[in-house]
Amino acid sequence: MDPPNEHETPNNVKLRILALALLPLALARLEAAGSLINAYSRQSLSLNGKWNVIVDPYETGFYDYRYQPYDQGPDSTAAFFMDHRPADKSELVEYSFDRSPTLMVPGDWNSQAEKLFYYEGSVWYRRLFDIRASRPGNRLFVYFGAANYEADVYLNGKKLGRHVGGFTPFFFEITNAVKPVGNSLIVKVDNKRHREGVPTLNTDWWNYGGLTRDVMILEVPGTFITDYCVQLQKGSLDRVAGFVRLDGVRREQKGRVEIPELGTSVEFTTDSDGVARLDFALGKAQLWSPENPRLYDVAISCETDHVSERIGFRTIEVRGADILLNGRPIFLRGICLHEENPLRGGRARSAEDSRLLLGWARELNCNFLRLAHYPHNESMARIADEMGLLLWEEIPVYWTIQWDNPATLDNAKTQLGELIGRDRNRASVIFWSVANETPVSGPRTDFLRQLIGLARDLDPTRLVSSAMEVHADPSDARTLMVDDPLNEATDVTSFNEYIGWYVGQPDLCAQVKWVIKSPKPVLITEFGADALQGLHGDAAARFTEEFQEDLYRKNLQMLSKIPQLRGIAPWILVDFRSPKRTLPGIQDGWNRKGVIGENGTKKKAFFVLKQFYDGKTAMP
Ligand code: GCB
Repeated sequence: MDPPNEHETPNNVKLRILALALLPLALARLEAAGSLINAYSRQSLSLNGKWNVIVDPYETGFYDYRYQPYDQGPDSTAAFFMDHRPADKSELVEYSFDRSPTLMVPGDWNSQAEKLFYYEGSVWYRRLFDIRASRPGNRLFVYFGAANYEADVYLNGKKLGRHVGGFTPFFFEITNAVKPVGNSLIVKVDNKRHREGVPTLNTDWWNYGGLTRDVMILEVPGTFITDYCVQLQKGSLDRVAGFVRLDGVRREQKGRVEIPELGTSVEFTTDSDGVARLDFALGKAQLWSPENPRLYDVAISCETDHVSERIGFRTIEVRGADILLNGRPIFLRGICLHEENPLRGGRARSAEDSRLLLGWARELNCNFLRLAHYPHNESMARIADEMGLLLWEEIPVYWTIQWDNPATLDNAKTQLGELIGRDRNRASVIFWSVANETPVSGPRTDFLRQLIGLARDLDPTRLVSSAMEVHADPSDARTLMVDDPLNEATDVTSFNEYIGWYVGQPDLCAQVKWVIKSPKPVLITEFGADALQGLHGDAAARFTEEFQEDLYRKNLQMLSKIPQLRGIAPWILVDFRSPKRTLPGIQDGWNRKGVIGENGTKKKAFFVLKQFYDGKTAMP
């Protein structure tokens, strides 16, 4: 096995170890992805706020004039844009963080500075801070909610490492690298798109760059609870199965899981790897559901640490064509969502943003959201837990990924592992989705099967799927088939369809014949049409609200005839920015398929969908 590369984050290293070692035991696999779980409950110093920035399109701070990186090689751990090269050593001053402008963190740069609106490249961020651990022996970590897409992180002139992937958390230990006063944290964030990246070059969303989520310093005890899973065992309404993992020198400890409201208190003992397996009776709990999103305080303690959070308990399974929540069939009244606050502009970045977006979904009478097409911030799942909304979470394996490239697969696995590591205790999350609309081929199906396998290894309790495509029968354009071999590996038959928009007119819906041989539950993960909010006209006129409304009516009628239909998530709750959408006067850089416009006003289709969902709620 290769030694861990210094540029890898602890998360990456653990995932690589997982992939290479092919650990035989389910328990061992469960805990191997690693994470700094429940980071927000930790004692922390927020580094949110203004950071000084240097926009560096030629990466002058990273490469010398021979285009060699400064921070490669055995002795050089720093980049050029470092405070440890004080200006007074040279008369030439060509950069200065002190005199540079600032950007707010968390936040994308595109919506904060007009000249960065279309920018795809590197920006250096610097933040000065003082910190002292509150107890000797405690450990400090710098934690990033996400940085899109690559982040090179330096503290006091030393490189901490690099993280690749724009939507998942990462962290570095800084216990021995910080001083009480005058620390300089520098991050180069680069949002250039790459063919071999995840996502790749071509997406239908805005490539917001920057430190888009919270940054904080976390303080934990010398040996601390780094990861745990406290969830109902698959198929059981009263047994908890999971694990606790400690990190630090005192790995063998006695600990306890307590759920005071249930009178549950269970002891565990961690082994020499710091791992304890959990398997206990939950007690007389109310199960979590959209109608009753009951959460319980769960406290986990060991001799050196304790953490707590609110956790809901529910099961999710498939039986025949049914999706069973807590053993009972459920219809998923869904909608898709990008992580964007159109009212303010830019990436959604706060709990308030999550509440706004999820609140709109609730007004639509949804019980389900597809968080497209990448992991949204952690508050989304936490607030969905509170509000009783079920979630489909996805990684950005989108359209035409490099299926033959092992590094691309590793990248996708890392992002999936980091997402599952972050959200595996959220009752709201019922699906891990490994991809969206990927073209069928042998290498693609192998790639996605590996991701599905990883998701199942890391989390045997949730459903796993992908948004697939439909194809017309070559001999009859009105016969639509789902013939994707990936369907054998997924828990549901989930696919996108655009009848009436990209395929024919809405009237086609009445003539369509579906051939879905799979006995699994069918979930429509997208359908929709662009409409400019406030543009009215004939139902036959594209881009009017009336066209979109008509398309919704006809699609809903058509889809209702699929016997195995167990849920839909039309595309999409709110208009979102996309550089691909250029039609002047109509799109102007926005994908207009929202049932809510960029100004927050509901379009006519919103009410058609709500009526459909109201009818579903009335059903047993
Ligand atoms: C799709 C994609 C989604 C696009 C949407 C559209 O099939 O999955 O990302 O934004 O269609 O509007 O075309």
